[in-house]
Amino acid sequence: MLKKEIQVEDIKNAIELKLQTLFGRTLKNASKPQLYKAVATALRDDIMKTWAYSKEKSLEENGKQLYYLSMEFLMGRFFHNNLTNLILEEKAEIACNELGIDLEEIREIEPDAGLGNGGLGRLAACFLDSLATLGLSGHGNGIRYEYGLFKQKILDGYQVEMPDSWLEDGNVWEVAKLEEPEMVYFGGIVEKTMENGKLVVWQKNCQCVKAIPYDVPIVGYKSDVVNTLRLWGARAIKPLDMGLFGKGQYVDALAEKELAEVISKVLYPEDNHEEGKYLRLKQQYFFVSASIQSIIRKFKNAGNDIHDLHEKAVIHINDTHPALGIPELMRILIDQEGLGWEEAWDITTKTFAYTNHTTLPEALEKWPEELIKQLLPRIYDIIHEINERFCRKLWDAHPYDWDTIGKMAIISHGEIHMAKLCIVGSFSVNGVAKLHSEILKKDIFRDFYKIYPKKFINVTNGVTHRRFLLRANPDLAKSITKRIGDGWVTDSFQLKKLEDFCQDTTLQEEIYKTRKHNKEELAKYILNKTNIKVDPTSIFDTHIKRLHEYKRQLLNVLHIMYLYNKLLDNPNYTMHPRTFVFAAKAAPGYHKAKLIIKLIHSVADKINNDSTINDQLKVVFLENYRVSLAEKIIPATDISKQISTAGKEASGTGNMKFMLNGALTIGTLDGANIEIKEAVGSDNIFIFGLTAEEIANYTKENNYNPYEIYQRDSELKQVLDQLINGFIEPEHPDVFRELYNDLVYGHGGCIDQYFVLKDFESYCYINAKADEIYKNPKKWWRKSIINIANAGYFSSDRTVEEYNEKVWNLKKYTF
Ligand code: 26Q
Repeated sequence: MLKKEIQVEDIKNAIELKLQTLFGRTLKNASKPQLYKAVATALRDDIMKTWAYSKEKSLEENGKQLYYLSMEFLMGRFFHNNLTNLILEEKAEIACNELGIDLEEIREIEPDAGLGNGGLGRLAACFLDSLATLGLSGHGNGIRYEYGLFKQKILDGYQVEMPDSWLEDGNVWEVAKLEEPEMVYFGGIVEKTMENGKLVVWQKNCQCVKAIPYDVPIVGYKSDVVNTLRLWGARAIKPLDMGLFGKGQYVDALAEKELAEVISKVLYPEDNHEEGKYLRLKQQYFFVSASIQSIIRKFKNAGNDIHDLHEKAVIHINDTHPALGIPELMRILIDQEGLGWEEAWDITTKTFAYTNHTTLPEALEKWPEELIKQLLPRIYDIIHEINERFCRKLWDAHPYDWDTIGKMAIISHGEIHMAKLCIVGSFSVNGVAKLHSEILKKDIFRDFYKIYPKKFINVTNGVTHRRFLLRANPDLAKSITKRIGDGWVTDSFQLKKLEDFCQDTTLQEEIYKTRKHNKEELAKYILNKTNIKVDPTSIFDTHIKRLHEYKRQLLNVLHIMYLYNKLLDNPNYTMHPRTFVFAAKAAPGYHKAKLIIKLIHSVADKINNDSTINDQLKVVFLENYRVSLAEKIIPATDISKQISTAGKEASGTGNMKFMLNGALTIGTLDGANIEIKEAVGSDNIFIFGLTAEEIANYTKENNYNPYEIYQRDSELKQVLDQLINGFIEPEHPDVFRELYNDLVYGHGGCIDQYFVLKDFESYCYINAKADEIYKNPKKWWRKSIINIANAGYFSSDRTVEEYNEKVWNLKKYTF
């Protein structure tokens, strides 16, 4: 494809033209949102051309395509990323400057596409960036939620949720394909007849919902491949039921329309927690059915034979949420394509691959049999048959072993176990970090591993280093490129060359200055948002992620209280001043997580307003954590907190983003922290706490006694007592009693489930060690450079390459 190189003048002309044609305005009288839209749509026009060629080429080649099915795509903002990937950043900057437009200011107008809760959704977004950059045809399929993850406000220290109406002002990055809907059917009854020896299945009296695709172009870095993120929106089949309308049942007619369209209304805000809600099940089937129908339509339009599906398409399911894709493909192959069961099952199990993202029992999806039977009768039939056949196979291998068969059955105790359905129906099952994949094999899926040893693999997560380093931390990126060239941008392993410079004091100083500058910028943001003044020369110690007990924000807070007590008790106690930064959303129904947010605020209030400690400690909670906020905080962070209870965090990906930016990690031997430690060496990371094995032993033996620790460790006791003696909240001394009780006495047979007290001492020790090393800049910045140099492995480019080798087998496109 011949593409004319874009010049600054072209950009200027395009922006002015957009202002006129879209808004009837000129530069002089355009509003800021109009300027944002004009610049963004000018850029979009350029993307659309490449997208068109990319699709044409892909059709011609008829090569294998990956479809990544996910309930969540946490994309963040598109504008800046697209500019970077198209190498138009500098030219756009000049063009805007010359037109008198403040590019940085208008970038901030774009709302985040917050169509995800956390790690799983952000991972999907990172994969899309890497797929397009590597020239692989991999497309996302998900839901176009009208409301993304709720906006978080803090009122009096408490989280309040507000709707995230991110589409209110339109979305310049999507193209609605109104003429390419798919129909999705719910409810009704199934009738089966035999005609000429063939099974004919009818679904009668169903509710039909129209799925409209909204396509978003995914631009790779310096790549001619533009992939598609296809998000499905629900529409009522008829805009209004005119029958009802005519009879004067105006309200009923409108209500029915609403009922259909509510499906794509809002993202469920639970992360790592299963909520067996009817509407959630509807969402799952809605987007999965629409996706699979459109995959097959495209496949057949290209003249392919249905028997070759697995050669031309691989469908990856992001956790179990899209698991209904397996019976849905079976339904289409059998009921619509007329295949027999065996044939259909063979194709299906060669087409699906499944990634597990969590071992927490409360996050493993199970659906009541009755619910699926009612809402998706034909899908229920098929799952039932899959289960029957699977159990028969088990019986042949283990006759009379009811225990094993009962444990492994997909349907048991009136529930359908989605992970089991995924394992049986996929050709590949993987965990997201070494430890996690081992836990899958040895623990939660061990029975399945025994019968399918080859299915189970590991693919350690990664993050796009272009968004999170090149773009989020441009000055650091420049320092790196100055030393080792820019090859690292597309070949992350080249970062390794930076290790030669780890002792180089000029580089060390340069990185220090960049960090300081980033901290100054963050300090301004903090002051503006919270009215708290923080010192950019203090250590910025950051704990940003979803609020969950296993992520142990509480351990961090108890340690802050411990430091505060030290400063109060001993005027000679010295430490480098530290600013603790938190940001986290709690699921709206997760009471304890919300209470921990309140505790962070109460402790922050107490400490930040105590002038006797000379600003040695500051505690900040930034509200409404989201991708664009992470991009501001991470480059300004010295210490990255990754302190989950070992064995609980499948991988973590924030840990990788910090490492890329040269922060040092204080972390447990959990998830990908273990591999980060292997990559940088134990001298360059601060590891503390129990191992996953030790935790598993305590749990198994039931011999962990936090009360004894509470009695023995007087400093810890002081901190815990302060939770309930009015020290923090004199007016309401009882607000945190629940947290105290859970740690010290427990409830429902569970005391300190997450081993906060047990890890407290080693956590304090490791923090003191980090403090000491920070005082020696040569040591600190050497470690920082070693972290950056070894972060190449944690790029999602590597992850995607690995999936491609082990699972997808896609061909790389070169134009
Ligand atoms: C399930 C059923 C009903 C409602 C909600 C859910 C649900 C929603 C989101 C269950 C789980 C999630 C999210 C899980 C998640 O984000 N897991 C994270 O995945 C990351 C990417 O692999 C890992 O790095 C994290 O360790 C893991 O916690």
